[in-house]
Amino acid sequence: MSTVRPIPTTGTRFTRAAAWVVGLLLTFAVLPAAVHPTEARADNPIVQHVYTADPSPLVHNGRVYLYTGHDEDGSTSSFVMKDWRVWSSADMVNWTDHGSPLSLNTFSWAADNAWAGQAVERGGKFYWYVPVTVRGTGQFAIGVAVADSPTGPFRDALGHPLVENTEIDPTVFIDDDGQAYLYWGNPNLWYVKLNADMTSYAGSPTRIPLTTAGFGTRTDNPDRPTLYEEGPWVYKRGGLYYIVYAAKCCQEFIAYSTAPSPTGPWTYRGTVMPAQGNSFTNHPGIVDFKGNSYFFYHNGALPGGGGFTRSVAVERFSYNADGTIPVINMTNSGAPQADTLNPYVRQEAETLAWGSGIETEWTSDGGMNVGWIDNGDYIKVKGVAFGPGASSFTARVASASAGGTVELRLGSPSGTVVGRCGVPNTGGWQTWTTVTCPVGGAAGTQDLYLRFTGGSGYLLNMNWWQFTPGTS
Ligand code: FUB
Repeated sequence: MSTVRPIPTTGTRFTRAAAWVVGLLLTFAVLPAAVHPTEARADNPIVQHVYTADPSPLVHNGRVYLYTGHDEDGSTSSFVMKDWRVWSSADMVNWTDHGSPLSLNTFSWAADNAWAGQAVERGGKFYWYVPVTVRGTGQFAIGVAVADSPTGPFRDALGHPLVENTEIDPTVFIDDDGQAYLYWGNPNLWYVKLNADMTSYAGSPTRIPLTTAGFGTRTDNPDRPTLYEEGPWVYKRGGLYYIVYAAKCCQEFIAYSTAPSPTGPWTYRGTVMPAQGNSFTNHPGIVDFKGNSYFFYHNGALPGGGGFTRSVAVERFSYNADGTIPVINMTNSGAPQADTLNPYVRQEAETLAWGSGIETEWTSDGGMNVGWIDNGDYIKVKGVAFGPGASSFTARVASASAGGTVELRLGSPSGTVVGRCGVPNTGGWQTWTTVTCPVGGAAGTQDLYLRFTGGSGYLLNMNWWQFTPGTS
């Protein structure tokens, strides 16, 4: 299933290919700004147990849902992308893994290349627009999947592509008057007005003029005189329309343009994020959430990361008073926590700020569980509001081995132990039981570490956990 991104056929073959070689060299030449999952590290990139790419955030009912692509492990020379992933958070720091409710298999007509998409909500339904290559032709087209919940399951809304013109990276914007627009493209930039059903459109796709006034001047590629490359993200703020996009190639940076209407005319406004981060691509997504603005992007910062093994990260930012976007740099710390986490309601084990050594999977117990846990692995849950104190800890666990111990530590993986819960062999990795143990000394707002200890091999799986308030 390994593919390389096709080189556009419209007279750009040499320069685009050359740019890709530069991108590949960059992937291998730049020393990885490796994120080592130790206690000294903060919480960017936001997912550590799989590689993620091409972020698309959506705010819904007090949570931000993050739709991403998924780079398969170990790919070093081409994109290997077969499915998309969903994550969500109430605080921008602790992210819940909702698995993969959309894959190439969802579209019977799709062959390969689960590339950059965007999900939007309308009328209680969730529409996820994605580019894939089409079975038979091998050309890119844009499909649309629909679901009744932000986490899916998603189904093919049409049974065929929505738009098919060999170009990629759909983004959808719904204006205040209810008119929805689909934008996409590389090497061109297109838009079409979507009908209210969100799965059909009126008229024909329109090519947006890529002028240097609108999209900046590129000097190193005669076939692409403007900076626009791919990955558009369109939104409106204070009456001004913004299009943020990957610019130049390769290494891409993030640039933006603004316009007085959703169809232009666009004016180039400059850099949002410089070329950084050990990946020759980047991809923007912007939302407001709980009173702040957030910029999502991707880089190659995790161990093993690079141009084909990317990871989504987030930064908080503030618009300048005139509505311009400041230059945003990649950080290892990421966005500040927007809210505390309540330990006295059930929390999914796959809700975490940082995971070391763990993986996730679908569980017969409902939802997802954390698994593949070895001795010394841990989960960090940031900003846990214990208040006056907790008296006990309960977890839903399973084990087909000798089991292990869940150590509850504060502040770091080697921090103060406030409880220890033994997990027995339950008879299988999906044979679930509930264990409870006393807790002492957990008060105030703390970073909680669930650290797993035991013998060799996998120790246990965990589906969810919950503390009980009080003093033990
Ligand atoms: O992830 C595959 C492609 O790389 C996306 O479609 C582009 O936006 C770039 O990030």
